[in-house]
Amino acid sequence: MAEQEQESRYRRPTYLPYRRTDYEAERHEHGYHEPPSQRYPNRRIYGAYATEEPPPYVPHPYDHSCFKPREEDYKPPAECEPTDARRCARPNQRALTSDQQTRFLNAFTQLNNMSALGPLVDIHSNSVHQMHNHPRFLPWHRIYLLRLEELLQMVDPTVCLPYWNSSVDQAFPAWLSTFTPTVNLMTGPHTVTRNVGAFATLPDAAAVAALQGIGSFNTFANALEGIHDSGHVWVGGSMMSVPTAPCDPIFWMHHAEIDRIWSEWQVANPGQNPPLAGPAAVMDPWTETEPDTRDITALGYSYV
Ligand SMILES: [Cu+2]
Repeated sequence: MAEQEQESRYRRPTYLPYRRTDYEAERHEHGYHEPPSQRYPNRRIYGAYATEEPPPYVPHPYDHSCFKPREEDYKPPAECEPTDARRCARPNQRALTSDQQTRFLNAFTQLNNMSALGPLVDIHSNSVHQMHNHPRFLPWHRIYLLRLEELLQMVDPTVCLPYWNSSVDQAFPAWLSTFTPTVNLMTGPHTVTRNVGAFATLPDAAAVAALQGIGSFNTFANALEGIHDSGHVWVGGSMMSVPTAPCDPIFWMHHAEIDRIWSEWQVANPGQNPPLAGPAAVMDPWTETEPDTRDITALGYSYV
């Protein structure tokens, strides 16, 4: 019996048409190696940043974080905004004005045009980061979303990541439906496709509400990841495949919704955190640790 179960667990991904994971059974050794830099491919130009182990980033002390004019050139007020002043109230995509929609699409397009999006998408295709079917799922994607939001704000500081409340608004957002960018991935250019509703139904509000009654993190997160998976398949096309899903802007709004649901659950279940320790608690390829991901206010954003 136990052997049969082991066998079925081993073969499951190839023949079960639906998702059934067990976080405890799927733990594997976590080994992380810095991938060769996608952002700095030319060693002559970028020096050590192009190597597998770029030099560590050393933050400036606070009083050295801004350039300052000479005393005789100083004209008050000359202020340099501290970088941790970033605050985002993430909006419901349904509530965006047409100006906000345009700004989001412009910022997303510009990031793509300056080759900043492709490398971020490629991070998602490297399963060494163990960001799916694992207690890292929620904290890892929380940091991943922040990185896109930070990039968007470099182009347009008024843009915050919208969320798509798909259990209530069970239709593909109309303002995104003709936006199908082509993103340069390490495997080559990928043009976003969709096949809405063809292969799954979208979990409804009752299914999402039921999550809030779950008391343990792993059970909650596993159930939420299942609901998230169905959303990916419901959109279809690029969203069905892990390496291409983040090319579609709906990926980020779908994940913002998942992150929002987790943030609400966190408020109702204080102290229930992902059971992660050692290297598994580091949200590689970034340096944030699991405790850093617990408080969205400390991370500089909220949901409205
Ligand atoms: Cu993912």
